[in-house]
Amino acid sequence: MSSTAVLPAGACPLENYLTQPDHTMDARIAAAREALGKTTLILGHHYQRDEVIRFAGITGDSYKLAKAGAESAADFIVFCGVHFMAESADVLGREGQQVILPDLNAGCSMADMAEIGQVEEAWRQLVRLGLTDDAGAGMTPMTYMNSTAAIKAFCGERGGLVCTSSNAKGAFAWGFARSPKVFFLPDQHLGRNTAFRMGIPLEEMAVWDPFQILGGNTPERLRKARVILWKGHCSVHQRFLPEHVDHVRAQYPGIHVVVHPECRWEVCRKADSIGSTEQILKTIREAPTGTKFAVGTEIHLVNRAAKLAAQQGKMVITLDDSGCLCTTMFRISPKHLCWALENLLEGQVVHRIQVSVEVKRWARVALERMLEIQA
Ligand code: CIZ
Ligand code: SF4
Repeated sequence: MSSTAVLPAGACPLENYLTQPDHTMDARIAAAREALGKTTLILGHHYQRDEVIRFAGITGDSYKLAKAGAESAADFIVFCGVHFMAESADVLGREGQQVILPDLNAGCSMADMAEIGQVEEAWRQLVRLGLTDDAGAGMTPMTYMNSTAAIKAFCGERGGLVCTSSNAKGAFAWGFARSPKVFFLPDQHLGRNTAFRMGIPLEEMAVWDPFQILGGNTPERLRKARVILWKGHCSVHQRFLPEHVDHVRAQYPGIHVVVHPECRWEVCRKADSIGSTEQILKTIREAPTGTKFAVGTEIHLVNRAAKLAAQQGKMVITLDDSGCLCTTMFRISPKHLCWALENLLEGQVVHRIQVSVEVKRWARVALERMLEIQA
């Protein structure tokens, strides 16, 4: 993704900002935000760094932020998160609202693991095998929020939906109420952890590797499977291992291990609780004074939660002390934020994320189905 390709003529060049130290941006960001007033809403994802999230009007997970953007009266949504989140905000956004991603290189390695052409090819193979028809009568396609808008639209058009880590269980129940099988994209771990918690044994799940014929499965395996999991993962969460759980338990007897469902099945099996970012923060907030937590998710969230928890007499540490960082989230720097805001002040919209009308139509259907289901 080029950072200059979509710049309107007359935009202040980003290069002028990139040579400045981060901290020199603070006063300028605050002044630009003040001057833009209600026209502009800055959204900050939980995994953002402190220097950026402190300027967010609303913080949250991708679902909460996309909804907050759509419900706001602001004309410009400056999304401090990653590409798929800004796309979802554009899909759900009001007519006339414009969504800005301060650095176009802020992608998501998991979302990149499912490319629409590969997904369409997989589906053709499943249809040829007689496991579903094209409308999804035999199998409901379902995608995690962490996927491109094209994949969300693919699911919407075939009777399926989007889910988040907070409502994946409800989404699976919805899928199984309409068809005997579920095709889950792109995170194998969230899919496996959720299906397992619903009582589906591992033998009734198959993994679809997009680089192999029939995803690397025999037709019998696919016929038997109730859940087909796309072979994608989050490189940040996959770094947490079962031995990290053993290690913190030995070091801090009685510690509560809470992990994100993007972690491996073996890690989730050993944890005391599993939850989305919003759920992890709630678990810590509501725990009695003195509780100790080891948290398996992105390090910026963990560090902020630790500071807050310390004020309430609780302890929060990361599950793996090498600290799992989402490097793409980290790309949004105070310089990029300042650049986007100061351009807005000049009447220039830089790095707008705009989903095409055709993709938007079905992606919106899939997202709206998600909004109707229970967590
Ligand atoms: O959906 C999100 O915001 C992500 C990436 C994780 C979560 O659990 O909130
Ligand atoms: Fe993507 Fe993982 Fe980063 Fe979340 S933490 S945005 S899934 S790479």
